[in-house]
Amino acid sequence: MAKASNSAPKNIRNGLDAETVKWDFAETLKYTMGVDSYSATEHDRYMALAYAVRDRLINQWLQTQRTHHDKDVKRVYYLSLEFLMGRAMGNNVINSGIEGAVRKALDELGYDFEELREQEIDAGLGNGGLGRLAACFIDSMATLDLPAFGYGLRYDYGIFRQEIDNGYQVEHPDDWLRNGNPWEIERPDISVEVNFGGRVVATEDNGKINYRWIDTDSVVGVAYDQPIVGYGGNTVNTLRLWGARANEEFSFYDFNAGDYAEAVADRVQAENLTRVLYPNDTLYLGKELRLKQQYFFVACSLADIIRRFKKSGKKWTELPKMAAIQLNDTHPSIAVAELMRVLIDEEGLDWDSAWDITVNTMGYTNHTLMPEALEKWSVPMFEKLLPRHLQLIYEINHRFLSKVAVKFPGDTAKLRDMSIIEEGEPKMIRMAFLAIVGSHSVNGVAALHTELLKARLVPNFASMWPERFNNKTNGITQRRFLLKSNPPLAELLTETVGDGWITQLSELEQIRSKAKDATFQKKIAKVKLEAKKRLAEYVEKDYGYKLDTSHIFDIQIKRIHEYKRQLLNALHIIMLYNRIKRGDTKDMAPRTFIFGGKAAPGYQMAKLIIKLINNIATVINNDPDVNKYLQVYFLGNYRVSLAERLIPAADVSEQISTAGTEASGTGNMKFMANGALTIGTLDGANIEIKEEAGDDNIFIFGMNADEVEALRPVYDPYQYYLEDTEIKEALDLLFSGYFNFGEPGIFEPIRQTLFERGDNYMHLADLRSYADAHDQVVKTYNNQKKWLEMSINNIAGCGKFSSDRTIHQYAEDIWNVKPCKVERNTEGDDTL
Ligand code: HBZ
Repeated sequence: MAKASNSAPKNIRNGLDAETVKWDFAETLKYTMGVDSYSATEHDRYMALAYAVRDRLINQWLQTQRTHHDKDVKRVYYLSLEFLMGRAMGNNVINSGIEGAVRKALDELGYDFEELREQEIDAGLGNGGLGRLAACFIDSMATLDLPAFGYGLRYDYGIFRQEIDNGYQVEHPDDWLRNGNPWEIERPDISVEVNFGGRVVATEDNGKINYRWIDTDSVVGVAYDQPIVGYGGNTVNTLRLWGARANEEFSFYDFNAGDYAEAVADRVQAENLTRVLYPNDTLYLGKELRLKQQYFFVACSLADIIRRFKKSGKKWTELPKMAAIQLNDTHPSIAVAELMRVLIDEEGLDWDSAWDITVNTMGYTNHTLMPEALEKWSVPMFEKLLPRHLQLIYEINHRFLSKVAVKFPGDTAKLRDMSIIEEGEPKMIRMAFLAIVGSHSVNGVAALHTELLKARLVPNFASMWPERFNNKTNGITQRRFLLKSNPPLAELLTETVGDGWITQLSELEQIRSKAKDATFQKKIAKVKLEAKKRLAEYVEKDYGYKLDTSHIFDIQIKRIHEYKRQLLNALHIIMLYNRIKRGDTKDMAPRTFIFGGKAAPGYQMAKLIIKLINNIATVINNDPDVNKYLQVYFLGNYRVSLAERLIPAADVSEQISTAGTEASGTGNMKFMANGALTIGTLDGANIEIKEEAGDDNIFIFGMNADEVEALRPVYDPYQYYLEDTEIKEALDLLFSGYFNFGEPGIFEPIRQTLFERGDNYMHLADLRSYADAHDQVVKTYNNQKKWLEMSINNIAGCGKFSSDRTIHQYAEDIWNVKPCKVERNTEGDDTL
């Protein structure tokens, strides 16, 4: 290890040059990690580097908070039970502008940045698209200089680690904090006491009834903050995650009574609240612990928001002018009742004022149309945990239904259908309805999704409040999914159009004029091949599979779900297998199909689909007649950092959900920006991707959402089986047990789903059209000029799908929050 210089420059930990980074790194290694260059492990060095990088963010972090405070700006509060952040190192050094200094420093010390950063464990505090969207959004908010906080939970265990054993998914706990988290700062002084259970008593005071919530149990929320650096490094916002701690006073009685062990056990119980992220994405389970998590999260976040607001000394009616609270799906929707409780019970406001403030502060984003994903809490469970909130929800509902009665006189069916409380045994609270009633804005996440939300999911609400509904098509951050994850492409684009695209993605439109330019095409082909080689190297090292980079890389990565139709992809692969076995290989371009994704642990069909893909892969990859044309890999433990390796290497992006089921999709956008061509249905944001890339630059197949609905009542999957020989042969092979390997009958549930339970996601109706679209893919690929032209047109058209555009629209249309420039603070404020 080369020696860092001997005298520390002033403000050593603020310095943005290689020399000060070196200094800080060496100091941290010694004084924080307690090692020297001989005893330090790779992990010690990663930690030292992470602390050194974090140090460089602190000045602007403090400066940002000071500026927002001094300028008394309106802030956005993005409430999400999930933030699927992935790794922080690369993003932080790039956005803060110190990548060059960091590389140089490590280089001079004889270490490799690429190797050190591999030590970082992904922060997997989310399931899929919804959680990753929240992560992209906070990156964009900081980059757009919007005063914003992300609020979430600090789960000790994130999304489970997936291993594949004999083709089956096995779940392991994701102990992501085991080596500590250098990016967070624990703030024990920022804590909130949260109550559960107990009962409500009403007292009268001068004719006014006051409600007190008493005899509760309580848990304390402690803040853990992470800096969120905007590109350019000036605005550094905060992601504040709450961890549960037992109340100090908690079990005081037991302690004194001498039941020490019992009291400590109770503390553990309290701290279990934020132990684990629920791993379900599209299936709602009415678990009590989950409701507790939701309320704990909301109570902590609102208390924090209110504390900040109260410091300003403003009148309560000013709250909507100072705070915009966005609810990421219904998971934080108890916020509507909690804000009412605080305003009325604690701050003494009257109902109407409190309601105005609440509605004008809240916005709600819907992410799904799937009925099984909609949250409904049972009234008895809710009453046990949150009795005061239940009263408030009943009152909100009562007042709301009297408005419905005015709008639709005499229509009792409407009252029943729109009620926040669903009748039945037990009664249920419809959280989406509570969120809609309690917000001034309700948005869907792609144009089609918003239309279907209005027309199918909540038509009565859409006709009652048409002005409340709006669309905000999702986006992704190009800083992570292009600049950071695909450096050769990023360089090529910068060399071609300048680096403006890093913050204005639509600048890439300029490359459209080069779509047919042979020289540019060659460069695009070269960076794609490089990315495929980088992936192949990694896959060989980490999985032991040898990918053939001369193959088309056709990739489907996302949660495993029937509606996303990994099974459609698998059935088509069996069709290709049969073709090759028959010798029907004319014009066939060699293809490698790559899958990645986790199944919810209780979702048997999704898990079986993983097993099927793995068994098909085993047959195909081991058959020398076949594997020169076709290979299949399922890469275990799909996560953000793996996505960053896969996406740049993709030739083909699989976006094949049944039309009308995928709200938006965001992986589709990441692939597009990296020059992959989409094979997809007219679902979610695919429709907008087609518009932006150009109709000729995408492979669309299958039914659209209207056709799906029209066919549904008369759909007979068996007919498609009988009428198409190739489909029949593929299914016959599958159900003959050919892919079973000594596990007879394992795929029987798949047969039943398709033929006996009506093939809910209409795989068979779309399979022919899908196979034909794939033939078109191959034909096009064989014409490289054409392929590269299409690929370039996709990159050129990806501008709309930057989360910067999405966030700009939220800020203008929903939040009314303005950017606030933060000055560069080079000196720091080192006075104590
Ligand atoms: O949100 C996804 C949608 O399926 C996808 O189409 C969209 O692009 C994305 C961002 O808007 N939804 C989810 O990822 N949903 C969840 O992960 C989820 C998590 C916990 C739940 C329910 C859903 O309780």
